[in-house]
Amino acid sequence: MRSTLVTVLIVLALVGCTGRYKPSEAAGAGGAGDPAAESPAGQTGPPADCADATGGSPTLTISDFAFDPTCLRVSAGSRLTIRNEDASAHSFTVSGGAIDETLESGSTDEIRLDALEPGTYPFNCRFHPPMTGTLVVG
Ligand SMILES: [Cu+2]
Repeated sequence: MRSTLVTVLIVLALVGCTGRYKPSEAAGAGGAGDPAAESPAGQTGPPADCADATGGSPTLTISDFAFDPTCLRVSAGSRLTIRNEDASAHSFTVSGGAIDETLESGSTDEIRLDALEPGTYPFNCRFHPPMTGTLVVG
């Protein structure tokens, strides 16, 4: 019994080190995670180096299986332009499911952010869970 648990932990550790960017494994994961689980208690604020787009037109680029910037500050009610420069489809999925937009390869989408109250929202790509970022509204 105890050795089984140890084996599972070792397997999990190995997957954690080597399992990044594997679409075949990621496809079945599904669902945005619990927002509370992604931020340690007492650290609910946005990253200090968050790109500020509150004065202009917020734009997010997806390239090489990563969001750029990884943290974006926008005004409440604004529209977010997302460009997918990869040969793979990606999604912009806000934790909690308020926004879940699929972007085909090479496409550009404009997403209305009216549904988001001021706050900090972790987001990711539904197909590739290691692709994560933070959207700060307000
Ligand atoms: Cu993706």
